[in-house]
Formats: sequence, C-alpha cells, structure tokens
Amino acid sequence: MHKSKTVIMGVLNITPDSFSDGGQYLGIENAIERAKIMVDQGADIIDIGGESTRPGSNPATTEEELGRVIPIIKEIKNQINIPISIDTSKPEVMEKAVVAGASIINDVSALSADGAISMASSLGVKVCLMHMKGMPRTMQDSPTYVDVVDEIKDFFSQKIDECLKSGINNENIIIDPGFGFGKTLNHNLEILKRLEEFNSLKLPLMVGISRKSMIGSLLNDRAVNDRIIGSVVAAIMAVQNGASIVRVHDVMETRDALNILESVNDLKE
Ligand code: YH5
Repeated sequence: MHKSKTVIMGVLNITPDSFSDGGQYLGIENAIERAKIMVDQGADIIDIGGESTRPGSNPATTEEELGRVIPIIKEIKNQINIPISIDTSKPEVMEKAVVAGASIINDVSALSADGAISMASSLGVKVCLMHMKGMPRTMQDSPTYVDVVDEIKDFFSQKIDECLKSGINNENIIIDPGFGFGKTLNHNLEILKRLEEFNSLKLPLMVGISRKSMIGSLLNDRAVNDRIIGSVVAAIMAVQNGASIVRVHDVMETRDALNILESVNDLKE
C-alpha cells in the first residue's frame, strides 16, 4: 500500500504569554525566527494563532487578535515560502488573514460564529472544522457523551452539509476531532483508539494532541516542555489510525518519528 507523506502543521502561538514581553518588534522577530526553524525541521504548514483557546481562557477581542497575527502573516509571507494557516474563529480575522497571505482557516469552533461559513465560502480557501463541546472557558467542566466518536461524527456530518450548502468545496474541507476541547482523558483516549472511524467521512483528518494535558495526565502531570516524547508517540498512533495531518509544537522530533513509520508503511510487499 502506498501512503502519502503525513503533513506536519507547526504551531506558532502569538499570544502575549508566548514570547517574553519585549514589545511588538521583538515579538515579530521571535515569531519569524521560530517559523523558520520549524520550516527547516520539516513543517509543511505554519499555523498562526492569536487567541488563547486553552481551557479556562477568555476570548481575545478582534483588534487584539488582528494586531497579533496580521503583521506576522505578512512577514512570513515575505520571508518564507510555506502555506500559512490562521487559527481563528472570527470572520473578520479570517478575511484579513487570507488577504495578508493565509491559505487555510483553522477554526476550533468549526465556523460556528455568525457569518463564518459564508466568509470561508467566499474566501475559497481550505478550512479545518474542529469539534469542540462547549466554550473554552467552561468546556472542561465534566463534559459527557453517550458515544464520543459517534457524537463527533454526527457533528461533522451536519457541519459538512452546511458548508457544502453554502458553497464551500468538498476538496477544501478538513476535519479534526478536537483533542482536549470538551473531552475528559478517557474521551481523548477513546477518540485516539477509534480514530479510523472518522475516515468514513472521506475527508483529510487532522489531529492536535501535542503537549496537551492528556499527555501531561498520562505522565504523572509532567510539565508542558517535557511532554515531547509522549506527544510524538501519540502523533504516530494517530497517523497509524488514519490521521493525515498532525498539528505539533515539536516539528523535528515528529518528523523523525514519522520518517520511521512511513518507511515501514511504504515498504512494498
Ligand atoms: C487542535 O487540536 N488545538 S489550541 C493546551 C495545552 C497545549 C496545547 C499545555 N488549536 C487544536 O494546542 N486546532 C488548538 O496545554 C487547534 N486542532 C486544531 N485544528 C490548543 C493547544 C494546546 C492547549
């Protein structure tokens, strides 16, 4: 069986806490440097986010988000030849980011904001629809499902239908079960175990597990920066179970592991 190469999306967070505060200029310089390193290490896409969606976080204003991400998208577009993804839920940010050079909309709320579907449709770019149960501030307050995989698949079927009806091309849709977004540790483990079931929707499947608390929990509450091996193993398992795009912080380590996996998987019988 020939499997095509797994796509690595490298995470570039542009929230105030992501770069030690040295003013806007330093922020841009640091972000570009980080993006270049990830590209050298094998990233295929750079995902730029200016809104913290961590559990318990409050939403950023449109102006805050635009101020953080637009200058960086323009500068990456200027200096690096790589597809840029914009991690946002706001239609205005989607529009300005695409005008500035982004070619993928990565929306953790799956285009649920007013006007988001029609904006994505008119921009004509790829969109990643991620599943989230609840809102970031409260989503981890004991979420429940009858069957977590079935419920997420039903959510996607409905969303995909809405997207197609509003004129988004099927070829432009990516799905992502949203690890950690309104899911307990057990929900996350079950999603990873049964990931293959999402492939019945016949769309590229993306996952983001990198450094998340599910990894920390399984490693005796390991600190965020010491979750690399756990994250890489989870990414490999996801790819073995049908993911084709992995959103990661540790690009070099993930590329190494994928090279081993792909070498074995591509070996002809
Ligand atoms: C995702 O899964 N996740 S932002 C908490 C952490 C570590 C990392 C330390 N955007 C996804 O990465 N987009 C985010 O604890 C995403 N899929 C897609 N498509 C959350 C994140 C993180 C949160």
